[in-house]
Amino acid sequence: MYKYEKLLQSKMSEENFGKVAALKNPKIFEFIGHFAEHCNPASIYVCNDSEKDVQYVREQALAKGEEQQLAHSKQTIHWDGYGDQARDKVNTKFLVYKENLKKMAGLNSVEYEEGLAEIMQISKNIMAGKDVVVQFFSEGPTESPFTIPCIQFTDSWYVAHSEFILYRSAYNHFLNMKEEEKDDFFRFIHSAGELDEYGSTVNLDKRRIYMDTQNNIVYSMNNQYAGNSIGLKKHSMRLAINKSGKEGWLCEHMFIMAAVDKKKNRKTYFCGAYPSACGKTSTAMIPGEQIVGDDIAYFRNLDGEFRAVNVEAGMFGIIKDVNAKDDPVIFENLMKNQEVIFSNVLRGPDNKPYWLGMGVEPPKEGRNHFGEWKEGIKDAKGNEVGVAHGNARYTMRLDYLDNIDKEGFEAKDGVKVEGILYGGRDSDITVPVEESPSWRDGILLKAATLESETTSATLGAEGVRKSDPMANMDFVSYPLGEYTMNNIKFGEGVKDTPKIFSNNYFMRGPDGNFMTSKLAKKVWLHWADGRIHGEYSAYDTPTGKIPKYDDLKVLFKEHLNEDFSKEDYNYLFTFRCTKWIEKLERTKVYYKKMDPNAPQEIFDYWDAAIAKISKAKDQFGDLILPGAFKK
Ligand code: SPV
Ligand code: MN
Repeated sequence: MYKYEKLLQSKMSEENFGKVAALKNPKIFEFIGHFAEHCNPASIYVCNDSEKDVQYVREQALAKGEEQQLAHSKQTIHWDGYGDQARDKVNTKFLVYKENLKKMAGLNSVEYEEGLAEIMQISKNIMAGKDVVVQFFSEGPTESPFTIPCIQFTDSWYVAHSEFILYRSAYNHFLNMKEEEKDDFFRFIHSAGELDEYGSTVNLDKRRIYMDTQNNIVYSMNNQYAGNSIGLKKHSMRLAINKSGKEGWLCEHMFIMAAVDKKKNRKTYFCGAYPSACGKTSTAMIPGEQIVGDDIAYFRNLDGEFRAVNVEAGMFGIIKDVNAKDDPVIFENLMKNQEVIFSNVLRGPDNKPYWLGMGVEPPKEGRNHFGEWKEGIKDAKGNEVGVAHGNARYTMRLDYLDNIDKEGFEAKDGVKVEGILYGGRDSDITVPVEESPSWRDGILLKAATLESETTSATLGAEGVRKSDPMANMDFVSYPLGEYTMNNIKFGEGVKDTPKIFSNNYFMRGPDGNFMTSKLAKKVWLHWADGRIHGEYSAYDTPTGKIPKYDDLKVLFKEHLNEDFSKEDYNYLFTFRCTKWIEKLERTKVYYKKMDPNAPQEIFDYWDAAIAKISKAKDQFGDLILPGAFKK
């Protein structure tokens, strides 16, 4: 007899109890039982991998009013509360044992006992009267060297529905677990908390996301926005980063894609890290290329090879500016009658979804994240409410896309990565594409120095420039210096270390406008692809290697049928010494703040880079035209 057996029997149908019992895992009884007792739901539904259970979850999300059906019968819409439209960074904290608090000082932490007491108090009886659901998933492909099994326990059927779209079901994996693996899974407990008549969370002041990386469990209370609520997404990512740090692999905030060269009959795998809303998904979705994943990648050294898998099976993508011209592949998919959850967009009187930058005239009224909406309506603070939120999203299976690289997506051993891209949002410093001379240089100069202007994907002010090493700072769950060194070690430890490139799609010209069209990223990607295959020569800069005009001219014509001018080239690829030195100084300050114990060798490296740039400035001037710099 397992602990909590009686309690679970009283809250589950015989069939559902049978699903739990079949797993013969006391740790699962303990997890589900503990929260069944503490959060006190009325009933618990347990999902296995069957289509029947997926369908049940879909139906419940509609029946409970958490989603509404749209004109296309397979599409639904969901609204998070008006104050729950992005990740809550302030109330997302690590539960840290006393002895580790000092080490974790740069990360948002709370002392273990204190934090646990708070979250347990908040979650006491939080599910009273609600029907809840338990699901089993795998991060990464099932039965692979990458697999991390996970359990989600939630009272949100929208969350459960989203997870079925976004992750690989793995009840069978749990069923087949070896005895010694039976405690080795991630645990997620979530409650949307008390809801108002629209199904929105009421007690946002009690919104907390507390992560226990020591015991691989995340508590998420009083929220619905997927970045706050979905265990398998960013909560799991923080647990995985911590685990990977101990085990010698990496979990990165990256897409995985294949650059396709039809003429040469060649496919080259790239991964890319860009902070939220800096072009990550749209790079992974460049027309003519193939996508493996758009948000989270695990890297492992398998037999000396740098291999990557997509942790997820779907996309939770920003919908703003998805339109027929700029994002044709996704736009077409959102227009089809296939399963999509739209969140925080407008439902028009025609029962169709509308969003910002859709390229379609929206109706003047409807229902959105604010409530009943009319053009010009203002919120309590007097701010005009738009058609949809800037961080409104779509949730969709990845295999709907014609451009999915099925082979790479399904590969149990992942794909072999040959190039890594790091891209920020920066209007006046870095060039559109630059190759790093080595892996180590790439991590310290391209990855660690990433900066971006804040966007609507996080709460707080927009438009502020922020450091975001590896575009992973919202998720790094152990000291930054150690994490940076682990990145260096991992890449140096494989046979064919990938080349690292930086990207910047957001350079503005003297008139303040963006210098390149949104599709120019295709050109930068194919230049990088060519470099990997030894096809182009390059100019040196103090930080790496940049393309030559003649090569880009051909690439622009070939891929976009655009005439790329020498004038634009010179502006875009000018090396800006003072601005680069300032950027490195900001990076140093950021690292000191985030991790006062970060290894000195990192700072020494940046000081040497600054000295090199200063010398170049003395020799060639503050603004160095492409080709002018000589080592
Ligand atoms: C991101 O913001 O990086 C996302 C969406 O991918 S969220 O689920 O909010 O993390
Ligand atoms: Mn992300």
